[in-house]
Amino acid sequence: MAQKAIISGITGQDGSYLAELLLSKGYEVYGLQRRASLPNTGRIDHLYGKKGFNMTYADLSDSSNLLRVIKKIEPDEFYNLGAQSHVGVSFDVPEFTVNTNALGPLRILETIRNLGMPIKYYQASSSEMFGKVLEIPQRETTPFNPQSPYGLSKVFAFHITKIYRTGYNIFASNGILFNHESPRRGINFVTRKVTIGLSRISLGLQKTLKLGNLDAKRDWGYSKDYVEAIWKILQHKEPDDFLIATGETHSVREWVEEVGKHLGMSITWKGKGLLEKGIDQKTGKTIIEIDPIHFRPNEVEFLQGDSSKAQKILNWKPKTTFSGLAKLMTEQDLVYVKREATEGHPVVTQQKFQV
Ligand code: NAP
Ligand code: G4F
Repeated sequence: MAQKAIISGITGQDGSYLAELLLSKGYEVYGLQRRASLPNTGRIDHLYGKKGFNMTYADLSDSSNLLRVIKKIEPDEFYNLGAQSHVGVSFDVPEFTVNTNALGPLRILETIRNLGMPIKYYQASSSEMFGKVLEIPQRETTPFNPQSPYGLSKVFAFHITKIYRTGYNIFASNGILFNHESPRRGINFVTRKVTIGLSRISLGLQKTLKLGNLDAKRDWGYSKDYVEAIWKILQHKEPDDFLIATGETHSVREWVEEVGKHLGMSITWKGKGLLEKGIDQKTGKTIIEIDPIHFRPNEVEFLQGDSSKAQKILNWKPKTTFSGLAKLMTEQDLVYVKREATEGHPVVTQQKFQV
């Protein structure tokens, strides 16, 4: 009989790639979709009608509906990827963030406990929990020091997952994933904002791109590589916590330069602080400016992960380099943006994601 998996957050970046991976392995996939006033299924529209693909309405803020859905489906695995996942936005909607990201996992775990079903649970934990880092590189053993409502909500979810594992003998595991990106990344995360913005500038559709903290450093990987790790974490013989990262760290500034290279630009920097500008040496034009609106009340300046435990125990390795990631995202956004140029309306926000 086919394995059954529920994915919360299936309409998001990781959920869509994980759904593809599980379907390719013969799973029956049950995606949880929350109600939206406009279609929110652009990343998974291509999966409708595929054997084993099912969708149902559910929301992480609604316990009774989670109970009904889990009881009816009787899944073997539950991948909890649903979240208000934007760190900056979590300062604006802290209560919603905590309700979804912290209490959502608690609601799922309570349901699993009350039903007494042998469901394996995956919690999408985050490097944002390390916050102002207390060790370099960060490992599974590094203490958390969150700096945002988002980071703290994920710390609660991480610990409640461990507590249900040890206290109730539930197969519940955490994946502590560092930043991972793709052509399906939400358009208000910095990597995607840059690939779209610079692509538009290269075609003359936009003059400048306004960014926040250029000095922040992140360990950026590729979402498609990371969903392999997510699946492997639940296939391990026992529940455990694994850190998933590339081990490399780069600044936002380096990301801008790298994306620029793939568009034939040569970006150099002039000025300091709010007056800093990125200039394309080929045209002499200013294309990057700083807008303090993108600064956060607290910032996480530096993340770099050590994934040697996952490499050793799960036999997982990142396959995509920093430059390879910038190339694949830029190439795809250039395709979307060229369509904007010919069709005369925004395509990026209405795209059907196929890559
Ligand atoms: P994403 O693209 O923002 O997707 C988030 C998903 O959660 C979307 O499907 C969203 O639905 C859904 N969601 C939001 N609120 C919900 C609610 N109340 N009930 C049910 N579903 C809800 O995020 P992602 O990048 O794929 O990340 C997946 C997970 O990994 C998240 O938990 C994130 O916090 C975590 N994570 C991500 C990274 C990263 O770098 N990408 C790193 C570490 C951890 P809509 O489509 O309707 O908005
Ligand atoms: O792309 P970001 O918004 O990602 P952030 O805050 O690191 O969070 C992502 O990774 C976490 C894992 O560590 C996930 F848990 C979380 O769900 C999400 O996927 O920002 C990256 C850095 C930050 O330091 C930010 O201040 O880029 C800086 N930045 C500079 N200018 C900007 C901008 N970020 C955004 N979103 N927009 C800017 O204009």
